[in-house]
Amino acid sequence: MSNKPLLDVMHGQRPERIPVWFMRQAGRYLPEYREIRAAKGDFLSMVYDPQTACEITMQPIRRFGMDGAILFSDILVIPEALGQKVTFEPGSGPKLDPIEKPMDVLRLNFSNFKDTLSPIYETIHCVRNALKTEGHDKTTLIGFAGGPWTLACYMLEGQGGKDFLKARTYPYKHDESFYNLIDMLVDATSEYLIQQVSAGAEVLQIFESWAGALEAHQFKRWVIEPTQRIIERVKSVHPHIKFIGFPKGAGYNMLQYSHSANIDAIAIDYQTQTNWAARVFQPQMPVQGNLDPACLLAGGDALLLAVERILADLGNGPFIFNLGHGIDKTTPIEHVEQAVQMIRERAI
Ligand code: 1CP
Repeated sequence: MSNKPLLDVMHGQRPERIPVWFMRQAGRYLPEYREIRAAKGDFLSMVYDPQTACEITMQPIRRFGMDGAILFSDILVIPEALGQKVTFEPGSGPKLDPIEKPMDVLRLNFSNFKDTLSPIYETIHCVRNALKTEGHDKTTLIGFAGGPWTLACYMLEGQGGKDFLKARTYPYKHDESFYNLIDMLVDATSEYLIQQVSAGAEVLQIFESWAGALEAHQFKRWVIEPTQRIIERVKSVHPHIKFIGFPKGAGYNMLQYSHSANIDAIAIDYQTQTNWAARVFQPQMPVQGNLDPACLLAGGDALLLAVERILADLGNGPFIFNLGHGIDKTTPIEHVEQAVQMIRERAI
């Protein structure tokens, strides 16, 4: 036993209480985040400044005593470290110089990879230290990366989107080039996650946010197989590290993902039925999720009911309470406090 509820669940042990953290818990719904953001201006310069990124990672831990501290960074540091231009304009999300053709894939390279990402490893050192010195010794530090398919979506589209038609079309037209892109992302992500664990990350999460865009065969090829390879590579260096996979929107494909992607726990989106997840996944692995961020935003009786229902369905097996996607920036802080308190009061 580590005495850290989240880490204990990931290692198949019965924790002293149900662990809780929220995706995007460090972010714009917190006034202390908005203050730093206004002072620093640029999002990526906050990510690459270890003191600032450490401070932002700690903010929700200090406020709510979350069981998981998620590293403050972004999935798009990997495309940037491979030489693709990435910018974050306030209010409009990320923008990248999109990949249009196989030649553009060939231009990606590792020459600045290590230097670009090294401040992030320093942030991890800083957070482990802060957790200890500030007395949050039950909080687990979670490192993360985007899944290769999700990264490829942004790299090909140049921004977020709804149906990712450009990204979905590319592998049908340029199979070899797309394979090479994914292969490079597998190499980059494996190295990045290995260094995160060496720096002090205790659990890793893979955000496959656009898993839901893919047809089933493509899902196997571009989500399951690359994830398998990343996890195998990281575990060959750090055999004890545990992975949470979050194949958002994957629906029925979650079944194959849970069996074949080498993950240790599955994060479910808010569309997933909790009693089904309990029956299908919990006998094999811990489940994380899945409060609807809209319900957290709304608060009131709807929130109390939803938290109760999730705890009733999933709280008897290995479970980490979370949202079914990232917290919305207009969420009132009192709703987060109320939800965390309810989960804390639940006897195990
Ligand atoms: O202040 C701001 O304007 C920046 C907002 C912001 C924040 C706080 C972005 C831009 N990224 C982040 C941090 C972040 N992103 C974290 C760490 C903090 C935490 O979780 O508490 C993590 C884990 C991410 C991961 C991330 N970035 C994902 C996967 C999770 C998901 O939401 O599906 C994705 C898709 C991104 C891309 C991205 N970065 C930022 C935005 C607004 C987006 C989404 C753009 C889109 O909708 O397509």
